[in-house]
Amino acid sequence: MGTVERQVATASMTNDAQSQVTDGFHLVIDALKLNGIDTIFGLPGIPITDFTRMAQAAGMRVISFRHEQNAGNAAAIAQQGDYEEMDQLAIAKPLCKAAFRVLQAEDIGVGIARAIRAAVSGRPGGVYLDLPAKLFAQTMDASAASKSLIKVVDPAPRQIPAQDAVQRALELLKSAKRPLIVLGKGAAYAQVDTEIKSLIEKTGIPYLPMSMAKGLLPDTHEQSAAAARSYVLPEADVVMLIGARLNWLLSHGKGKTWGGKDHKDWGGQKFIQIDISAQEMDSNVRIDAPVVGDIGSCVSALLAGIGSNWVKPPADWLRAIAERKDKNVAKMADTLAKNPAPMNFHSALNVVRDIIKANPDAILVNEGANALDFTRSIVDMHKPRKRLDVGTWGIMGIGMGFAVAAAVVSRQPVIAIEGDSAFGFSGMEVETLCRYNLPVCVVVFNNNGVYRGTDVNPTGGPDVAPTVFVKGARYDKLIEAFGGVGVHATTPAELRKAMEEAIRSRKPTLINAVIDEAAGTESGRITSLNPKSGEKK
Ligand code: TZD
Repeated sequence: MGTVERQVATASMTNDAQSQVTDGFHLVIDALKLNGIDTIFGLPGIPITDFTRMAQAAGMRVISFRHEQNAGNAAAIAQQGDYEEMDQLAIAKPLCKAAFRVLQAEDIGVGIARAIRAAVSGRPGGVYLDLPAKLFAQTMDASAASKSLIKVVDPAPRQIPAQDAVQRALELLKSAKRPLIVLGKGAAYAQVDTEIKSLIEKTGIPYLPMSMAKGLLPDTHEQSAAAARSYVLPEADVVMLIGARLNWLLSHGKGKTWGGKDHKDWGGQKFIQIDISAQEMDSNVRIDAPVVGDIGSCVSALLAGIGSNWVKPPADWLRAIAERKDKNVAKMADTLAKNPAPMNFHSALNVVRDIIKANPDAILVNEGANALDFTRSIVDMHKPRKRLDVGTWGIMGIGMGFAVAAAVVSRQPVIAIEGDSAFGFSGMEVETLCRYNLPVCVVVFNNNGVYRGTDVNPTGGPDVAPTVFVKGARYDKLIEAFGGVGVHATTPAELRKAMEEAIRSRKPTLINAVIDEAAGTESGRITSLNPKSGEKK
């Protein structure tokens, strides 16, 4: 049906005195509700101010932010969203997994169904749905409208792996002398924790959790090789990746990290890769045994193939890993126990580590450079999907958006460990934390700047160095302006007391944790990615 015909049909329907009329506003709300979406993260304003009012009136949670970017970050972890005007479709297209525009009220149902399916099926990703202002005021016969809505059936369908691919993977795994499993965030997203645990424990293979797979098995699990990472990566002969990509976070599967001679040299490992996207295979090195399918189906198929008489990895491999682990853990324990003044990352994170251990259901949000890298390696996670961080792209500014959404959706306490620079990208949202009275404890690791606070302007001019902030800034005062709890902590004991109190009270809290301005390193753990000047004088 063409646009004109459709408008005529709608008009004639609305002329019927008996028929009820609805409009674009309500259709969008109904389509979202029909699909179980109960929370919107956004920012009201033309043309969606009334929409936000109506959505709230219709029983949805409408969480308003101070900046759309932060609403977007919130929606990113909850897979729900809402946006503004301009030709945003064109802007969003290259950045999103899919982008659609709905022009007619009767297409709202299709548009929302398509957006939901595109977002959650296959490899999940953000989807942009463009709803122009004029759509909201369009009217429609209420009964035709309700028939136009679609409840998505099986939005993320299973993708069963081929049996021969599973067989190939098992044979390769069986041949390994020094096998290793790497768990990525795909493994955590799949929500098949029992099957993954059973695969790890039945095979007895040591594993490494990537950042957001931490806690999928408790980080204290005896098969975790995280504390011996730099030993197992170059030494392993067969590596099975489960929902983990061989991207820069894993040095692209080659180079010195993997025992290669230089940064492009292959270390000689064979790879089994389990991923929902076939395109992921061979993206950086050869994948000897690709297994394409959803993680749940793939892991179940592997478990079935393993049977009951699987031979555990050679004892000398396990012993060598255990020795490295013990040594590194003991060394780290010494470092954590020190009590320098001012605090450094280690002495502050020793506290965070204990707090997370005592509150394993709390959600840990994390961004920064040193603040990110040290937290990832020091703070053990005990339950799946409790750690949210900057992820693959390392985008600063996710902090408060993630924290708001994590608190709203899970209703668990949230702890956000933030570098002072990272916090600045979304810091205004502390007002949002206070407005909704969310149980979020923000800890700003304040070392006076980006990475550290010690740079000086080499010209001797009046400006400070580009990486340096106002020294001794009191971020805790920010939240006090909105009625939240602000704490200035200069020792681990003060930090511990403030964090315990924040968890207990569930009040929005910001702790300004003073960290030695010389404690960080340039770019945290990825100093080597900085281009070096070739200038010679
Ligand atoms: N802008 C955005 C949106 N993302 C980025 N990753 C950067 C800039 C560059 N960047 C990093 O990669 S980490 C970081 C920036 C600005 C902040 C590091 O300082 P911090 O953390 O205070 O947050 P530490 O603990 O002092 O290192």
